[in-house]
Amino acid sequence: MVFVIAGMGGGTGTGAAPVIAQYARDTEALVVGVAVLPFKTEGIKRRESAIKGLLNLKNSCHCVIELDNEKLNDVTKGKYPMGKAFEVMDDLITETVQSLSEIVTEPSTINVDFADLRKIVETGGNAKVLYGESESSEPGNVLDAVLCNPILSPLVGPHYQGAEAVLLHISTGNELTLNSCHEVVSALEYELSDDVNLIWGLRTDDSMGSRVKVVMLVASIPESELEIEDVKESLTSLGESVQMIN
Ligand SMILES: Nc1nc2c(ncn2[C@@H]2O[C@H](COP(=O)(O)OP(=O)(O)OP(=O)(O)O)[C@@H](O)[C@H]2O)c(=O)[nH]1
Ligand SMILES: [Mg+2]
Repeated sequence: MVFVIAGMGGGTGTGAAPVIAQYARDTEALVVGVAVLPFKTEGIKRRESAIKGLLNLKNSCHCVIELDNEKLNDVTKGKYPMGKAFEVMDDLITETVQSLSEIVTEPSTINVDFADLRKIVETGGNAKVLYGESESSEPGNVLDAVLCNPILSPLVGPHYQGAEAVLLHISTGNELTLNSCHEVVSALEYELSDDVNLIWGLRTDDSMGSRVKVVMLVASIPESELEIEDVKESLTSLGESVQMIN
């Protein structure tokens, strides 16, 4: 499995990421792209070039996780120094890659293996990884941790309406009851397409006590195409007034 991660809008990442992804694909690897769009204030040209790069990356990868530095404004309220704000996004990308790797490399009670991950990733299209860990095994708290995480949610967006493929993994100690587990899974399934291909895994680990960790890879999300249209529209509305940094 190969992750191709690039900040888009400059020369190297925008140009090289799709080529590297295609090369990896040609070797039969499973290829997940992670593309970070630049801030709007970095200039309309850079944003346009980033979107073109993103579309190229989508053609070269099995699926692409789209992230946008612009959304860091919501998380940091604009008050972090630039370097620290970038780190928030970088940590999220690290956590995303680690979470997916752990699902398939660490043994589970209901096991999820690389072939399962491949099935979901190969469904293709737009993807997102949602994750969260709650201190308690109460379903409301678990769902809050995944869907209302104060950093993850604004950056990734909590919605995945109509998604057609999902890998859902739950790690828990000895306190999550069967009913609570069903409640969490049903709530997370709510937005998915009726004929979703859902693969789920469960790891029980007594050392987790009451804690519950959920990792969800959602692929083939139709809505994200609309988000690109939104970006295009916002580019148009930015017009000439934006200072060109490029
Ligand atoms: N979150 C985050 N975004 C970054 C980071 N570095 C760059 N970016 C974003 O990614 C975009 C592209 O980064 P560049 O450093 O210009 O990309 P490059 O591929 O090195 O481009 P050239 O230097 O022109 O070859 C920037 O406009 C930023 O918005 C980083 O460390 N973290
Ligand atoms: Mg550079």
